[in-house]
Amino acid sequence: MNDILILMRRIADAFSLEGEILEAKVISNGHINNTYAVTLRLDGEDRSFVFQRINVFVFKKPRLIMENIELVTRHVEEKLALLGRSRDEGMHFLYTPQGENYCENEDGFWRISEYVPDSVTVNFSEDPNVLRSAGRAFGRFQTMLSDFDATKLHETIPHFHDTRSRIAQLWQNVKEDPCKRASEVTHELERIRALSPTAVRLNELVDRGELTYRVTHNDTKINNVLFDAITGEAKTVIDLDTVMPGLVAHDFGDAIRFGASTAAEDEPDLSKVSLDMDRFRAYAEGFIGEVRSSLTRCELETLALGAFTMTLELVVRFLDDYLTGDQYFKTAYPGHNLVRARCQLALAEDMLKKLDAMNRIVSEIAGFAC
Ligand code: GN1
Ligand code: MG
Repeated sequence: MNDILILMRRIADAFSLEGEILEAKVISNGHINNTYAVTLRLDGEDRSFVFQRINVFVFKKPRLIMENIELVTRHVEEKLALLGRSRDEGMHFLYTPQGENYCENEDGFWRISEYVPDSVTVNFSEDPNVLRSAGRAFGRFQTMLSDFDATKLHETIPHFHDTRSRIAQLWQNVKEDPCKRASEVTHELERIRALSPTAVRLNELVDRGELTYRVTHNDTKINNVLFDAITGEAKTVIDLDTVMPGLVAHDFGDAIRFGASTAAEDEPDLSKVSLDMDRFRAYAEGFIGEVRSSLTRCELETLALGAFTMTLELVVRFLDDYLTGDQYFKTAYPGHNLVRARCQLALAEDMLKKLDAMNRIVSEIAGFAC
């Protein structure tokens, strides 16, 4: 048995999950946790699970994530039951004999969920229909949580999408410059300084009470949607680790940042990076179609700004990680975080040019004049 299989066996044992492990494949979608697709033979039947080790450098109190997920999924399931629909097709975590939905030992902090049958994830798609379907899924998720009491949730990463504090943190690290890398990024820092006033507008609207926090997903990349392998429609959203109070503009914006870009998040050739307006429109149609009646006018009016804001926030976060020695995001090669930051900066600049056009599309779909 190879090392991964031996490790998976130990984790399966902690959950009293019997059966012979046939296969364990690394899933390399995320930048934070370690994820494996594991197939076991149980009573003559092959069954698939997702084993995941939580990154405790990022999630300092992983038990609190699992508490949040439990509360949120229970709320969604209760609502679905009221609507006459049975079990959500989302992730269901296994329990240990001690009744916990995680195990914590010398191998780390682990959880196991059942693999959702016939589901696939998508990292990149040029098809606007895929975006529309993802928009509907995140919109439905938002609507399901619209009556969820936010005070019940732990803030698992404080100030997660507090763009202003992310920018302040970056300037602090530029000053300290622990890895002596700041001199390599003077152009990027100059651009961040110039773009910051626009990126903190959402913060200012919150300060003035014009926008309020709701319970949001906070990590709405398209690869956090499970699609039906047969119909291609979005089944459900996954990765509920960062469900916390946030702005609707953050959820809308992060999905656009990732899903409506013409390039991957870490494309080194910046001439390939721009915002695809067809995919923007498609996502907006899907998302707004689900949430329109529950959003305020100000929330609708700031969706497009959310796309720019989340993109600039990622410039800041990737650059900050680069300056402080690449400790937060997983990297595939030296300088990966810098490549990501530059790519996101090119996208943010393009989004700013297209902000009016994005706003017009939102107002057309939502039915108000801008
Ligand atoms: C991280 O691991 P993943 O890819 O789901 C990050 C998000 C970033 C994203 C950038 C907890 O998410 O906030 O937007 O990378 N998650 C956390 O791709 O920091
Ligand atoms: Mg995630």
